[in-house]
Amino acid sequence: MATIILGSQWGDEGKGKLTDILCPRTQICARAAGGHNAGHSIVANGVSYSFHLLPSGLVNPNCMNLIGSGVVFHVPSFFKELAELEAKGLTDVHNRILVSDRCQVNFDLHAAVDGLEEVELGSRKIGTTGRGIGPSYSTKAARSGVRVHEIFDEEVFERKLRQLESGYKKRFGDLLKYDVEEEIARFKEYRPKLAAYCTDAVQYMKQAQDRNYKILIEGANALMLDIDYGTYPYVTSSNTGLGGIFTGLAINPRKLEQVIGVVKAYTTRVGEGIFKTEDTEEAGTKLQEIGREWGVSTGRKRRCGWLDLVVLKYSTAINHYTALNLTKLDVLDTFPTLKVAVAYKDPSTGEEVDYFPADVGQLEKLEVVYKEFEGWQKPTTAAKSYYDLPKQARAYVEFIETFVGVPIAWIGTGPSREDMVVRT
Ligand code: 2SA
Ligand code: GDP
Ligand code: MG
Repeated sequence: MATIILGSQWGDEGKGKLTDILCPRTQICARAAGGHNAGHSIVANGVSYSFHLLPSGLVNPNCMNLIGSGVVFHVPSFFKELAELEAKGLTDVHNRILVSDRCQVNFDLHAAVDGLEEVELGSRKIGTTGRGIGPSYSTKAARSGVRVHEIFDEEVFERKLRQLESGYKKRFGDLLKYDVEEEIARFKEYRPKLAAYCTDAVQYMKQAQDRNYKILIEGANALMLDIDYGTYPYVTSSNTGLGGIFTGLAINPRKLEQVIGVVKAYTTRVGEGIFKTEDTEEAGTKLQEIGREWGVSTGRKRRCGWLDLVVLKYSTAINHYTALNLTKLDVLDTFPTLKVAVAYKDPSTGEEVDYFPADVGQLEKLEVVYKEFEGWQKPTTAAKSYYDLPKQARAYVEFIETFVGVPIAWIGTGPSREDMVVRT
């Protein structure tokens, strides 16, 4: 049976923490899409771990981990992250990680192109992580990409990589600072080391599902960054929603147990793009500071604002969450009042809009309709059960689940594993 964990907003909702908490009940933890642009932090037994490309299930000693076929795979990051985890005391990580041989290879060439494309866009830049994610998915769609299994055919590998480089050289000329021969030489070293980790992930997942293994799928990025459903073009280049899980992992839909949406109790966004409930004044700064809102991969400051329930309803319509994990409730502990977006309004007609429109230009013109809540102004971190939470906090939680129509089954009250109220 499979459980899927998905980001419901613009990312950094706390997917890694929930993945780590649910891992002891699963045999395989898998990533389906994205690349080393993800940044998932886990605090377990006082140690803090950062994951970018690897699944967070590696923290749990009994869990196998799989990088699924929809992931764009950056080989240097793979080895670097494994070494970092080892240095933190996770000694057997090498035996518990497999990579689909159908993954696209994300080269340093893609990162160089990512940077140049951002410069080309100028003031319209996306604000990417600079990890080459967009160019990797572009070469995949253009059918000129290199897949992991091709790394092991030296002749094919070198021909295809040189071809990719010469194509980009035609486009960017000397602006492209990239030495293809150096990358080819690096892969001569990676090739023998990498073989042990590569697998046919279709066979692997089939066997796991035939044996009724428990599989936990860790979504990367979030629905509002989805290439089809996010705030295009200010999105990442993968399907970060439910669809991407199926294409990336060959999951049997009849064996799907839960789709958990992770929702931050407020909203953050890294990079450019529309963010209707952003607060650029005191409240936003306070959320940023208390919530420690910095990017895990790039260290960039995250933009902050209020919870947007129009976004969450839209996200639910696409991902069909069976339960929600509301996270970082504790960050709101000191606010005397809280705001939540419940609709948008056309200021010229006064007409309310209760859905998230496709046209971001149209959305720009709409105002936000907020509902205000009384703050609880008490710490929530020590809460062991739902009724330990202040009544104003419970009112906040219950309003959200009623509005969206999905139960909130977990409530995060701090970064550690223990700081999670489970509602039964
Ligand atoms: P990209 O690099 O092509 O995927 O960037 C496209 C947009 O997607 C956003 N994006 C993210 N947003 C939030 N968190 C992400 N992961 C890291 C983290 C980010 C970091 O967990 O903190 O360290 O800065 C992530 N990855 C991509 C990105 O900001 C662009 O808006
Ligand atoms: P992800 O990308 O969705 O896995 O989220 P990130 O790890 O990028 O960002 C979430 C941050 O919030 C991490 O630093 C977590 O340790 C932290 N975090 C997760 N849940 C909670 C919570 O309930 N309260 C607080 N204060 N921090 C949390
Ligand atoms: Mg993150």
